[in-house]
Amino acid sequence: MAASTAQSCPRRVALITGITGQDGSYLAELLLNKGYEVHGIIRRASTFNTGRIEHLYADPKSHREGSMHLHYGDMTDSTCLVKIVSQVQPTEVYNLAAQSHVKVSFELAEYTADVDATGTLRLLDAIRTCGLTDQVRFYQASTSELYGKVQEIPQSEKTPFYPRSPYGVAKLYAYWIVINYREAYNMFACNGILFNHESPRRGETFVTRKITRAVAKIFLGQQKEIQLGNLDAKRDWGHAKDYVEAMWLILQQENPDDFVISTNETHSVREFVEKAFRIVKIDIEWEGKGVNEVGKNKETGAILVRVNPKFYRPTEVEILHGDCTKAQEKLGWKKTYSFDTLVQEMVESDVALMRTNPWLKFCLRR
Ligand code: NDP
Ligand code: GDR
Repeated sequence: MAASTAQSCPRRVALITGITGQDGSYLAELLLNKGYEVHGIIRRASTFNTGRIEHLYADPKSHREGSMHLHYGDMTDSTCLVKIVSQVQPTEVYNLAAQSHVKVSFELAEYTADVDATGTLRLLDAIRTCGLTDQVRFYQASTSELYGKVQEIPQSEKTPFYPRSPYGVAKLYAYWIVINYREAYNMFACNGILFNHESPRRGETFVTRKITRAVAKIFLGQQKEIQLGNLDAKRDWGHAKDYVEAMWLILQQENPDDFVISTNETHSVREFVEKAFRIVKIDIEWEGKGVNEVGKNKETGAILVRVNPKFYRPTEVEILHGDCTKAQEKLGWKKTYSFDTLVQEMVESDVALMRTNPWLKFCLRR
């Protein structure tokens, strides 16, 4: 790993947009453990949206802030971004905030562009407005969705982009504006092109978590079956904990650069389903084709998985399979979770959650 200029700097102040999300929560944890002062931007919501970071308060009961400070803001509001950047004077900015759901981006195309594309521009400009271009190192949450329609396999930093959703297209703008600001204003601005990464903290509507929650509920007798979309889609699934380490490493290098972060393996949604049921000792056998395909419990014959075209996308990304050789060689980064340990951790965590969730218990009693 290259020597770290940021590390030798005495002030280590990180600003994280999207701190309440899956990655934001793991990254905040990582940076607090490294001794950073961590600031996060949160949105006003009618319900609590800090569930993933509550344990990081100095006193979780009273929400007393310690080294973690939260600021209300939104990627669509440049005034607040300027105010927060000016107040925090960060040394590292991690731009993780996004409307991050690919299927939802087809329904909310304009909003997705506003947050994911223009939002990135607003944040970069806030740093310029505050005169901090020389002081700040900027990380952009770029994505394997940029590759979209298959151009080559595996996909590396050199593979051409062909996004297949409003989300992918918005992230393409963000990717290039980061590079443009690096070249135009000499900013230390980098893209992490991260392939799918999951965890027990993954949002419940992404396919892995949807599967592990359903498997847990089916195992506990709280649900009968799960409905999914495209079972043939293939993804390169890693663990979010490993991937936030890569984000940090990218900002500790001598020079700003862009990196693919992946496991270099690909698995289908069908395989994920089989593996997840296996953890609770259920073997799945498949019958039928396309929308008529079902997954049955091999032992009892009960249908546990059905295909519902409602979950299909207008344009699909069929296969993602990364090649992270550059990150391995230059950052010294490597994954610590395998596909099997990822699925196992997620299923076990959901089984424990479904067993204890007081709201579920309340609902079940009624
Ligand atoms: P999540 O959906 O879990 O988190 C998204 C975060 O962005 C949340 O904190 C959310 O706030 C916040 N956010 C959404 N809209 C706005 C807005 N208008 N203003 C301010 N904040 C907003 O995503 P992940 O943690 O999984 O992903 C983090 C980033 O990495 C995203 O940019 C995503 O696109 C990208 N990415 C993710 C990959 C993955 O596999 N997880 C792979 C590659 C890239 P709230 O909690 O209030 O909703
Ligand atoms: P993705 O993740 O679109 O890759 O974006 P998601 O888990 O939503 O979908 C993965 C694949 O599974 C197929 N699929 C289903 N997906 C969902 N959500 N629900 C279903 O019921 C279902 N059935 C099958 C999808 O069609 C798709 O092919 C994630 C997000 O985190 C992005 O923000 C990030 O940029 C990319 O990963 C890399």
